[in-house]
Amino acid sequence: MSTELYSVKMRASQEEGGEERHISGAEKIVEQDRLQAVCAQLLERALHHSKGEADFINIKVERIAAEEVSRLDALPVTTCQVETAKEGIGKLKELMERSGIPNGEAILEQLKDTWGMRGAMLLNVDTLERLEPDRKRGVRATYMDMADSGDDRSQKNHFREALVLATKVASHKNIVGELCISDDPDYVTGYFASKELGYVRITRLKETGCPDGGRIFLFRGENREAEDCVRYLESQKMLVKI
Ligand code: WAQ
Ligand code: MG
Repeated sequence: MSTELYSVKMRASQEEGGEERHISGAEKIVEQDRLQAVCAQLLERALHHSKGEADFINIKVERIAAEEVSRLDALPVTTCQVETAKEGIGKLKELMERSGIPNGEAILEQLKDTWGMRGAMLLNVDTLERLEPDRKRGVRATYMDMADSGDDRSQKNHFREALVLATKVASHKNIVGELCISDDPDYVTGYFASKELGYVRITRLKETGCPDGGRIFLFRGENREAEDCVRYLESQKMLVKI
């Protein structure tokens, strides 16, 4: 592999009454020779998204040193087939219970507070305190991609991108799990992920056509440890082998 690596971040939003409404975002780590193609594909993705037309698109490119990049193997993947969203949400609760996370019901209640956020909620599972420095934006896991990817790496692939994110997030010592529902109206599969249970796909967590989605990173520890956790999520460069 060439040592010239670049982080590419994309985010797109709409202007709504002076407020920014999040449409889509993406994180990539690419070699120099793929940089142009990846930027073009992310621009395309930002322009043509099922959540609407973008008014504002930010593509940020930064060179990063290969030595700064850590590597992880992807979490093991299993699939939980459900018929209805209600059944799917029930599964999330069951998976939290199996992970020794109390307050499942209350945590699921908080999911709706994540709708429209650009990042994720960081929630202390024992005290139910929110630990994000900026609650409107949330915490974004960034600087990650899959390792050894093929040519189609910039086409949106919900599953692969989510598995990369979930693997990075789950590997922090204070993270005991993650809940995710896509905000794409037509993507109803979501997941629960943790070090212990791996990446558990749940085939339906909402109704088709529903634009609501969000993520909660489930934190356990002293609240003062959240700062380190956020730093890891936002800035540790990571390639994940799928
Ligand atoms: N860091 C933190 N939160 C994020 C990030 C990020 N990098 N990207 C998205 N989010 C939050 C944000 O609030 C979004 O609104 C929400 O998650 C959903 O993001 O195995 O597509 O990109 O097939 O819509 C799951 C795949 C796909 C399941 C999830 O999420 C499967 C998906 P989306
Ligand atoms: Mg989305």
